[in-house]
Amino acid sequence: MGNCCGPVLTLSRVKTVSNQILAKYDKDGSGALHKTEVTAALKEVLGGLGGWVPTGMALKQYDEDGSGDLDKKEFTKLVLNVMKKGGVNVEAMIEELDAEG
Ligand SMILES: [Ca+2]
Repeated sequence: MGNCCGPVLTLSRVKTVSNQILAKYDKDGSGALHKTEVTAALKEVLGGLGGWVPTGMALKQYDEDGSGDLDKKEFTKLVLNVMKKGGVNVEAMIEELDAEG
């Protein structure tokens, strides 16, 4: 095994992963995930947790600027909240993300 997954979970680590997932599912290269793209991405994010989030609800909840899609920051917040449901303490990281503006 390599050194990919160290013990310290930081916001930048989460952002790296969420940006990778976003880029993978951003089929039209817009830099944000539309509803159908969010559906596919969420399946990957939630795969390990065996959970399911209705995509329409997730979009509504995390689309903070009402653009109809999730940009990097919005998607990162979604990922953080998925982790939170999985039992990870993400409060500090969410505050850090919000502070970035
Ligand atoms: Ca948006």
